[in-house]
Amino acid sequence: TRTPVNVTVTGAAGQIGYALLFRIASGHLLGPDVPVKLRLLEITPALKAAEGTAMELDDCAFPLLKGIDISDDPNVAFDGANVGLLVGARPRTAGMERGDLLEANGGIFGPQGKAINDHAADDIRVLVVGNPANTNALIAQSSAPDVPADRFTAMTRLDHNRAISQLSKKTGVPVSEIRRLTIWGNHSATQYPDIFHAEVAGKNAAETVNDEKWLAEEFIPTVAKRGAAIIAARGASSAASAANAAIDHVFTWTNGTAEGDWTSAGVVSDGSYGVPEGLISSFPVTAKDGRFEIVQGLDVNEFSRARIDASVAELEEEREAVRGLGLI
Ligand code: NAX
Repeated sequence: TRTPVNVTVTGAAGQIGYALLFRIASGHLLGPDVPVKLRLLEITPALKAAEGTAMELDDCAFPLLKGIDISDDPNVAFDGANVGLLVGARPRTAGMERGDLLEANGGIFGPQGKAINDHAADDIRVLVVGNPANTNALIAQSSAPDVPADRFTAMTRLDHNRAISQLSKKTGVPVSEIRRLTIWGNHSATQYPDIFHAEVAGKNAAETVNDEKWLAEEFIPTVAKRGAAIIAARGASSAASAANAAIDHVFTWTNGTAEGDWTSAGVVSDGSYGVPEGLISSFPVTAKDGRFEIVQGLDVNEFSRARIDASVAELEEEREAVRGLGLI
């Protein structure tokens, strides 16, 4: 029998946590043959709610779930962790400046990065979901100097999945026949969903659509502002779709991308496509043997270049801001 994989989930009592934990425990994160132990990290006032969720997990009698621990101490929750899903974050509240937001999140992701550095298993893989995800991931990564930098990633898979769905609606081609879509840059309103290299039913997506007005005025803003549209409709932010994307991200990372296809993830830049080294930016990536690799050699046209540059400039500003605050 296999040794269980330790999966640490922060913000476990939140709404994404509630949508995420049951799918991890039922085998969707790592595969149907991989036993898991859950380590739930919450702030002290939310521990009771996390215990309630743990009771429900017990009540599912999931065959793969080999244990649940709950803690408000990152050093305990990340002890021996193989996968870390960093969901809990400090949301922006009314009147909060960006500097305040970054500082508050630095107080969360700095100590969690250090706890990962000091206590996680050697094969630790981290996905940051909590916003601002790219820069929170950068803070955690910078606080974990002994962990290879490429183990820290930020989630743009939800944006990726949203873009596939919108492209499917436009072209009438099923999502299963859409490949090679890319989200570039920051998980924010500046992100750039790129269909110039994408394929719908084996044909180039941009040529098939052949509608630059739709691309610039409908597709890109619809994908980039989808989170706000969900809040307006549902009265709460995306939860099940975010949890689903987190599952997709880790499953792809550990099980690989299909031959000839790629996905999108926020990964540490090696300078590819002019993205400054060290930034955690979304790229087209393949996954193999448990590693993401940035897809090389794509032509970037003028339309794409301007949009990638704008989103990357925002990431650089965020990095400067957290540097200024001494968080990295
Ligand atoms: P909730 O407010 O429902 O849950 C957050 C949970 O985190 C709360 O239970 C809170 O007690 C906990 N928490 C806060 N500080 C913590 C800490 N230091 N350690 C451990 N737990 C802590 O938010 P939810 O809707 O679950 O969203 C979570 C995060 O995901 C937010 O930052 C949100 O902005 C972000 N999202 C990111 C997305 C992405 O694509 N990258 C999409 C969905 C979502 O908006």
